[in-house]
Amino acid sequence: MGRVLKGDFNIGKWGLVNKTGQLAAPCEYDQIDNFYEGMAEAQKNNLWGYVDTTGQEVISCQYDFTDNFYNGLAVVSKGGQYGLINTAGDEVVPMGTYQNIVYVGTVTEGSFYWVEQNGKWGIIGNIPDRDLGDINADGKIDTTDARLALQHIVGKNVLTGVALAAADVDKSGKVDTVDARLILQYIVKKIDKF
Ligand SMILES: [Ca+2]
Ligand SMILES: [Ca+2]
Repeated sequence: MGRVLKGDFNIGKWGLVNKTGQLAAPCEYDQIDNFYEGMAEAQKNNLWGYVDTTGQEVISCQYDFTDNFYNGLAVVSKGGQYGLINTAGDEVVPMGTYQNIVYVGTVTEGSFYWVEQNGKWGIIGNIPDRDLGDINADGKIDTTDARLALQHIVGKNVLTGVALAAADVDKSGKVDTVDARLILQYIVKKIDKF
């Protein structure tokens, strides 16, 4: 997936083209950022949302501020309020819980964030607990998870922390094609647990 700028550079609009050069997302965005975990921030009419690698605007442009997805979660802000959303756009940490959220990074067990509440700062992390196979923590195991596992295996969108742990469905200590195959078998209901 590549990004294209159409028209005059200063007033140009961004879209996405796939490998064969076909337009996957229309050139209607002011900006499109790089892909993280299969999602790219996209800005339209000064508001930010996300497009996926097929070019679909999966989370509509509604936020004043967005950040990259890490371990299936992203910091977003609207009207001066901050929240954390998953790749389905659900507010895992509802808007308004904190006055600010800053992604700190990943340690071995998961993602951590600095948060501000009533003028005081604290740290939250390891949210949400995710089930084996549910790599993006959206509550279901589907082709998105299989794709994330495969992208990790080929070295694209490398998983870390709890997402990595969720991808290691056979608990072998590494995420490889065995895990990807098991996730696919789960999706097609050949197996019903890992
Ligand atoms: Ca999932
Ligand atoms: Ca494994």
